[in-house]
Amino acid sequence: MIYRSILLFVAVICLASCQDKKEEINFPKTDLAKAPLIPKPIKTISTGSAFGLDANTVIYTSGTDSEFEKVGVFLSEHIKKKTGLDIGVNSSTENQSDRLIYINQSDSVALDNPESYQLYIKKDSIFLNAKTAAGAFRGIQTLRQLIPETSNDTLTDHPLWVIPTGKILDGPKFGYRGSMLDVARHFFTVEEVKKYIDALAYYKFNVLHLHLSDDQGWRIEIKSWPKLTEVGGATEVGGGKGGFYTQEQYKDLVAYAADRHITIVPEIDMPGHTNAASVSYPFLNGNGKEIKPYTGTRVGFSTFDARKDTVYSFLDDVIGEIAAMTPGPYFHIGGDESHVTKKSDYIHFVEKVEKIVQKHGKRMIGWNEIAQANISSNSIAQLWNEPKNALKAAENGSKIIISPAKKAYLDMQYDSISEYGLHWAGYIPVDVGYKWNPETYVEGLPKESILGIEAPLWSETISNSSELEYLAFPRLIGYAELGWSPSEHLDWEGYRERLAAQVPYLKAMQINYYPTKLVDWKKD
Ligand code: TNX
Repeated sequence: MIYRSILLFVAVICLASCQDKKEEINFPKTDLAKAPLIPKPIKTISTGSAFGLDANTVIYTSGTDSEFEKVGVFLSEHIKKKTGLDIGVNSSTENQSDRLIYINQSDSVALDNPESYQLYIKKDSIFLNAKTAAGAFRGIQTLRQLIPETSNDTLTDHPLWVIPTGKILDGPKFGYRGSMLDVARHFFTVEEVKKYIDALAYYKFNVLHLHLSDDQGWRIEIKSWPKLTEVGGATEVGGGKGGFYTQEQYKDLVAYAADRHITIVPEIDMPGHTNAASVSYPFLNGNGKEIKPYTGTRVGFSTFDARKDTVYSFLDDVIGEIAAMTPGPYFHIGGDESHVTKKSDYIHFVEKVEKIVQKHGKRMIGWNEIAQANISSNSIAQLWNEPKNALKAAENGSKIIISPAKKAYLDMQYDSISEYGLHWAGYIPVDVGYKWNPETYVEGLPKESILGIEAPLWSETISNSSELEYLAFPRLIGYAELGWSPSEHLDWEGYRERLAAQVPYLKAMQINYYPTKLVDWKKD
């Protein structure tokens, strides 16, 4: 800590003394407020000059929290990927450093949210203030977005990446900003999920919900019930070979997400959507029919037996093992479309499973149907199709996650000729996905009841990263903004221009996207 302060002191002094010797660079006039940032920050003030990111730039971080140093290293690695520059983090600077990026832990009262940050960009320094490492991490995403794709090689004798100067004060609208990936209908590998997480991080999402089980497949190793993956993991929609995550792989995903300040929410969908589990262990089945593997796309035909004690001891093991590997506060129990579960059994089931989830130290989330049961106010309902259930849950004190199928389902087709996806909830062109307000979507739902927003991506029609990305991008980028930015600052015309400017990022990351004609995509 003291060592770090001395280093910083030396760096600042050196910076100050080097100024005299340094040639003045004649930067072209810049306008920070015109930068195509997504999500749009709360407040941006331009000062018209520029910070020239170059090989002589150094990064320092507060010594008060080692997580801040990790944020600095993340920034340095991403600067390297984008520009090729090798920028040290908290390294002593024998050689002269011209410019400083300082990631600072601050207790400023203006930082009213753990994810808030302030970015002060001057000619020779960038100061990023945040209360927590999560806030600093969100702030460096803004900085990444401000670094141009190409350097300016004519301003001085070496390449500079020109960053506009000014001030950004920013923080999120919602504490929960997520997307869901259905890895059950089709399996997605650890590498594919990590690629999705990278994009989520860039646009300041903080939750990835993994739909880990459904009729067509069980995707997470449970040591006490090995057939779940041996049998239930071997199928997927269309008859492919399926797959599953070992516990080590799941923990690796959780850690990868945590490094990006993203929480994994695991979902085991029940009592319906459970054919794969019941094929593995037929005693679980409650629909009275002979059970066999299912690789079609119908829903609502399977159920656990809600009146059997052994079903609950099975669930105690499953939830216990997953909860133990999941540092985040949530466990999602699904609860949707249990069409062959008697209503009284359904209610009994949800209330019993809620207790098991709580016993393992987690907060229960379920799709909006769970509001039919007498759930505790600590549990969370995820609105997808029935506002009345969301209202009921909110009246009982529960928080609500807003994921209306008609607006936020990434698996809805864009239009009648776009590839992949379904359209049971309608088509969702890119503008329709953007032009709605999650705070007012459910009439009568108080803002304070809204935990946040989530965009689910169901995978009946997609089976690899390229198809996944075709549905997710560019709509996912709009949901990032709806989750973060104050709604009164948002308008489609401004957004579509900033969206067009995302092409270099999407190309650099090799992210496929649907090139809707509604946007004048940036050509390079
Ligand atoms: C409804 S939304 C489902 C999923 C399907 C999806 C397809 C929800 C909670 N259940 O089982 O995959 O529609 O769009």
